[in-house]
Amino acid sequence: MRHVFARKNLFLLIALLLMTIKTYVVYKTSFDLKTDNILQEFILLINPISFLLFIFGIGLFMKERNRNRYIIGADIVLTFVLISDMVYCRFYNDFLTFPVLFQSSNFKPDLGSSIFELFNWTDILLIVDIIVLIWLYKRNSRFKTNSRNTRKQIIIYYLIAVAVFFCTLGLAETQRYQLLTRSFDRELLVKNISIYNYHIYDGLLQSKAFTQRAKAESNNLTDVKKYIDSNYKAPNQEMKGIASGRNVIMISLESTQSFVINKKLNGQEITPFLNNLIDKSYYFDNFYHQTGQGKTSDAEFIGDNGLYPLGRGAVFFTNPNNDYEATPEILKKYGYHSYVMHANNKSFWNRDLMYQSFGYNKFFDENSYDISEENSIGWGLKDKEFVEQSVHLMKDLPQPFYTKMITLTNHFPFELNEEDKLIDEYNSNSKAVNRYFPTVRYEDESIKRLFDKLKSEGLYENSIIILYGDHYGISKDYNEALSQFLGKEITPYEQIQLQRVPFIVHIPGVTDKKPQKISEPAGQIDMRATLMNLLGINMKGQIQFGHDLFAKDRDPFTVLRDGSFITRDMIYSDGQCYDRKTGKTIDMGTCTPFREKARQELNYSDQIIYGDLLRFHERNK
Ligand code: GP9
Ligand code: MN
Repeated sequence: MRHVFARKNLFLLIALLLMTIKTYVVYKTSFDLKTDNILQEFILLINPISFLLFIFGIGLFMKERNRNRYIIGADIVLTFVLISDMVYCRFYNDFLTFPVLFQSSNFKPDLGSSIFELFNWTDILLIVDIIVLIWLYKRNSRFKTNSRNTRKQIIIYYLIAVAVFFCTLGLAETQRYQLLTRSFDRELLVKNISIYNYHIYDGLLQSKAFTQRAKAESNNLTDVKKYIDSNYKAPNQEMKGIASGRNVIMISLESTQSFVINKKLNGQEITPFLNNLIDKSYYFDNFYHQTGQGKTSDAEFIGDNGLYPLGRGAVFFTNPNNDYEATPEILKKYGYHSYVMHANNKSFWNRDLMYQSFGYNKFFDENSYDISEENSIGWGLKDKEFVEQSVHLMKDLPQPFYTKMITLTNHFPFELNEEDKLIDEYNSNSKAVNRYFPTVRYEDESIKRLFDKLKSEGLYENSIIILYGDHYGISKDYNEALSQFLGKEITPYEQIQLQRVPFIVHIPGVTDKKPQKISEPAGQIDMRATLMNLLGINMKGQIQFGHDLFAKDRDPFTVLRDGSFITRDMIYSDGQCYDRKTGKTIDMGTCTPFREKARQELNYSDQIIYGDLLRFHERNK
């Protein structure tokens, strides 16, 4: 039977083979997709097969002559998709997304005049297989019969297609854990699930966002606004504007948790520079990250909007086309230009698109940096190189600027060259935990270099420098090794305390004279309101959930993305209520009213994002 099936569907199989090869050739020649090992290369080769089986398989319901004509048609459409991606990629070094197609902003690809220049004569080769198919079809009467496939054959065919799909996905997951939920890099998706499935995936995300948006109405915003207004706390008036007009340098410290601050390993400080800086800054030692699956990008989202990220997926990926009132947009009214500096692929976390929505003037991505094998490790450019080259870029920016610098070296799996190891590794049964300490130490040294550079380039005095840890670096999986370092058991209460990340606000000439350590609970959501008050910007009426951390009558209430929360006296997590100071379990009744409030706050934030509610917001111009 198999034999009969193959003969009857020979045309389909030839088309499948040619299209698979063609896609692979485009991957290698036009998309320049690099792989690290032979398995990844194999995935690259086979990744389009399941999709092609599905698409060509639709023809199985037709008679052979129609089926083969349909296959030629499908081939032409898919080739068109490939060529569009190829041309777009040549210009933008990225893959097409639906948001890009629907975008009406000034970033819309200005391809018009240059589109023909983007074609190479070799592109003609992309239609060779179509010509071959047409020729085969025309010349051979055996491809024009009226034969049909039986139901059973079609069912078996589709079962095979499903099996191939899951096998490919399974293989891809071995290379990229949680590929579809966690790693939202377009390049990675294309590498693992194929360019075609990537478009489908992207289309699904888009249509989901589209229906949720369509259902939302302006009175949804009224409820949210009421909640925000009733929770508003007047910012601290004495501190208002103490950094007004200064450049803002916001530094995202990759995977940096508070437990390393002021701690020693084998008698050596892990973060000597930060420890010293803290004594000349405003330092918050009970400051929590509030990120979800979007990790670094979630922290950025919170910081720039004062909204919570989503409980599932990365908002950078799910809602890049929303109307936001992000920090760059607000600061623009005060004469600021806004930038992001991060030496990675611009499409990682969909940053390039999201930054446009936030109103950034420019994203200095990996293309703005000199990156070589020697100056890179792990995820890319080493932090020390990154800060040096960044200050170089900063020198030429119009002032005042708001620039966000995103560090990278202290990223799992915490790799470092021998010569960069300033302290020894830790000694536990977990290699990752052991390596974490030297990479944090290296990051600390890089920040020191950044400050030195800012000083020598004359950018230091007139700036406000803010540093925050983006999210945890050591996950629960490593609790055994970590508890060895901490010298205590990691209870569910301690697990929440481990979500603390450093938050440091340094204002030269101000905080060095009068530093402060603030121990009231706070979170990333408060960063924006705090910064804005220091810059003298009034945020009353703004849709955001954070508060000025210096506000006189602030009632600390920090909600983590999983619904856990921290108040002045208690911590709630996973159905348990704890005394914040002692960590002892206390009566649930104490936590109950706040549980509802935490749920409501997250829910309002989600509504804003899913319903794109800020488009209904009257801006205070
Ligand atoms: C990638 C970097 C790391 O560009 O920001 O992302 P993460 O994995 O930490 O979210
Ligand atoms: Mn990160």
